[in-house]
Amino acid sequence: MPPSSWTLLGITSLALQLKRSLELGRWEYYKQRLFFLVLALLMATVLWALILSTLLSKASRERAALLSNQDLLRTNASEQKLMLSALKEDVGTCGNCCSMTKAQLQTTLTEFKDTRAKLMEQQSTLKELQDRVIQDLAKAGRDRENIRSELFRALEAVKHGNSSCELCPPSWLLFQGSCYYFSETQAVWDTAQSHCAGQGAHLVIVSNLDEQGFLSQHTRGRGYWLGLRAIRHLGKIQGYQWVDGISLTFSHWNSGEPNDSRGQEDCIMMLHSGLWNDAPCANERDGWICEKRSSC
Ligand code: MMA
Ligand code: CA
Repeated sequence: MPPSSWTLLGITSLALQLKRSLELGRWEYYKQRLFFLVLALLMATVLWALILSTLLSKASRERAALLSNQDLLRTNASEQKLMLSALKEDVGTCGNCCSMTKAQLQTTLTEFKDTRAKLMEQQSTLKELQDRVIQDLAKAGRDRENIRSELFRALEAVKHGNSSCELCPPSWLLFQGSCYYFSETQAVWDTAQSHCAGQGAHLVIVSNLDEQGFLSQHTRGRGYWLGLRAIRHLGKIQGYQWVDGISLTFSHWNSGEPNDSRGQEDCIMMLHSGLWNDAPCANERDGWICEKRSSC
């Protein structure tokens, strides 16, 4: 029961006792009872004061604790705020740094691409140069051979008053310092080339219209392999090359040739008319013409 109820009860009981004492008219009894009642009232008041002070002190303690918690929370909040702004700054710095690195990488990549393109250009120029040097060297070699044999022949002619030595082996034909052999049998291109090599010769190289004219006079209605082949890369013909490595300059194609029929015609032959046709290297229908420099 709360202290206020106790007080109310005390006062009510006091009033009742007073009333009873007056009614009875007994003063002594009244005095004694009054004393006890005053005492009870006093005790109730003290008790009330004690309870109140306890409650008050408890409330003030809780208030102080709450206030200190509030301070703590405020401090924490400001610390968190500081940390957040530092983090934001870090994120900003990182973003800037990333975009700078990206731009640098982009520049490096572009430079790399440029350099690569330049290098590839230089490489192809070098390749062209190398091809040209190879061609020129082969041509120079051929010219040197021609000059040497011409010189030799001239010397011999001077020595003997006239040339008496056998210029070409039997059954070979002489034309402008070279000996030519027209085969009687037929073979595939590789075998034909081996036959010539076995005689110290090679499949014929037709250098000009004079030579072409000479050869076409001796076909006797047959076809012959020439020393000319296609250069094929990834299935596509890039050009034609003589067996001494020189690219084709002079040519005497039949009309519509070379047609690389069925994509298999890598070897060149002379038709009986003297005109040229590209044909499969594995054809066994054709004979061959060997050529070598005259030996004297
Ligand atoms: C045709 C013609 C040539 C080809 C041969 C292959 C007879 O000539 O197409 O170009 O090389 O056929 O046998
Ligand atoms: Ca052909």
